[in-house]
Amino acid sequence: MVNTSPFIEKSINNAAPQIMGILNVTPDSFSDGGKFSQIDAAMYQVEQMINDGAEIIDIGGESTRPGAKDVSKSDELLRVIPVLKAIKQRFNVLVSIDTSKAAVMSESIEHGADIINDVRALQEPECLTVVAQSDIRVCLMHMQGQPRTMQENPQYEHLIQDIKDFFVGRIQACKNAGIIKNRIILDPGFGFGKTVAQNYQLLAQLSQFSVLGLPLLSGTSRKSMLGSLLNREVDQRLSGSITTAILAAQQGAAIIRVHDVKETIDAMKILQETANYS
Ligand code: 7PJ
Repeated sequence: MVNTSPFIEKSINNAAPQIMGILNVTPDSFSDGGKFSQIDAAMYQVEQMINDGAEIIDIGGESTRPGAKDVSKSDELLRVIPVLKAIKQRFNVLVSIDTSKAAVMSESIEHGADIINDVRALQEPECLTVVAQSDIRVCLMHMQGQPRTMQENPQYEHLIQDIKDFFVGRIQACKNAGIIKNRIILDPGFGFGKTVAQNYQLLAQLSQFSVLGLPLLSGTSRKSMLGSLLNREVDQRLSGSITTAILAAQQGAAIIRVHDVKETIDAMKILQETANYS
């Protein structure tokens, strides 16, 4: 029996979203600069994020920033699995694994991962099968194209409807593979094959995805949609990141994926408190 209540309740009751703290373990991660590739440094950052209020830690071993190079399966496993094991030994926190490779999914599931977070929505070989053999949750993210080229010329007929259609197709593919609907989280994929304008349209209309009846994850933290509008470098995007987190939370996002946990939690507390009087 899959316990879906924490996610589902949040999307229905408009409770505070869960905060997912980002832990990059790629040497070329654009906003952490590979600083946390060592286990000790990673554990220090995880402890900090948990103390700050993160309920989920998202481990990413493949950089998906625009233009990033592919990572081999063995390199990704070497980056992700030791960190996953170390977190599970030390902390009682949900861990999500940001990967598109079936082998990484499979080993992560063996080592206690709670969520598979796939920017390619289980479209790579064997991914549906591997996840179907487990009972953990999966986040299906929308991306147009592939990271290396996705920002070259993103095109949609109707942005929101196209992404909804994609979700419906992937939910069906999951169902056919044996992954029941209440294991699924949806994410429109800010910055993944979208122009700046399209990213803001998505943010403005995020609540439209709630008709699909599944929890929504929103990830805008430090992204270039903020840098482009505000003309700020990556280390100067905190205000932008918090503002977009608030907009997503107000539209019912169940999970917000962020680098700056403490500051985002502060914003969420204010939203919650004012919601009590609205
Ligand atoms: C996302 C992600 C996102 C989900 C990345 C970055 C690029 N997973 N992994 N949603 N972004 N679910 O953090 O800027 O938006 S990597």
